[in-house]
Amino acid sequence: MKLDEVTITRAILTGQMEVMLDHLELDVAVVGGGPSGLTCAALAAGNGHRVVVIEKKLSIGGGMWGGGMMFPRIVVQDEAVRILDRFGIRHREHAKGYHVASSVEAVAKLTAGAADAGAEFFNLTTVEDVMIRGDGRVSGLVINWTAVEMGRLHVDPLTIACRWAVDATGHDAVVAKLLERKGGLLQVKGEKSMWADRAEHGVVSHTREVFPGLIVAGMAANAVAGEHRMGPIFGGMLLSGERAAQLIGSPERKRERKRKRK
Ligand code: 48H
Repeated sequence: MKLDEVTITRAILTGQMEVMLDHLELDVAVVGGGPSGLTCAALAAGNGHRVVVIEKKLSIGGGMWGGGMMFPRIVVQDEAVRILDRFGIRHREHAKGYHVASSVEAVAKLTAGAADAGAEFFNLTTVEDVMIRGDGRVSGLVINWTAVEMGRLHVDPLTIACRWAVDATGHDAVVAKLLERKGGLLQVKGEKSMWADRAEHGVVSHTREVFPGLIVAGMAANAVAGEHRMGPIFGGMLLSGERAAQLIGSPERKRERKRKRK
């Protein structure tokens, strides 16, 4: 086979344009491709939603790659082991209730799980603003290439519409902070010092719709709630992503509720 560079270029450009045009109106826009965002994306896509993960960096995975202090291992407690199993992430019990897994395998398999369920990934893309319409609901996100932000270039952004936005941007709680900055629509209390037990239990209950159309998940949920941080234990991130997907629900269930109301 004789290879032609122009055809390769055309394949990349049309391939990506087709995906982007097909994903301008989403059910779920997950901002941040860390463990909570990936889990949410995989489960929401598995429920039949049209999902895109918008990730600022080149690589998906957020803070999970680095494990604890660059030792590429994560700890997951009993309660979340079923999520490791669901994605085929291998683990072994270190002490009763504490399971250890490879952080690299965990990111790779969560990412594959989300892709297999039909989620798309827009990486190297930064969410820089939100859209709120007359009904007072977040109706979309304002996006730009991360390189534009890094280069401090004056380039206007584009937009993507969504029924649900999930702020899974980690410690920075970027989307929630945007709402706080733009008219005090939300208060971000800021995360507290490390306390694994409290933070891990808190992160699931703090995963909620904090503003119409906006769900916070993972560390962003703790940052908004003024909860502690937990260090390199990741069960709470997986459970929080699962909770976010549960809050979004499934399109079938929504249709069913509508039918019953009629
Ligand atoms: C697009 C963005 C933007 C933006 C940021 O930090 P993450 O891994 O997030 P979580 O909450 O799923 O997991 C947190 C975990 O990794 C962690 O840090 C823990 C457990 N810490 C405990 C402790 O005590 O320290 O991922 C967030 C992702 C990153 O990949 C960012 O690049 C991305 O969000 N992101 N993407 N637009 N504006 N801002």
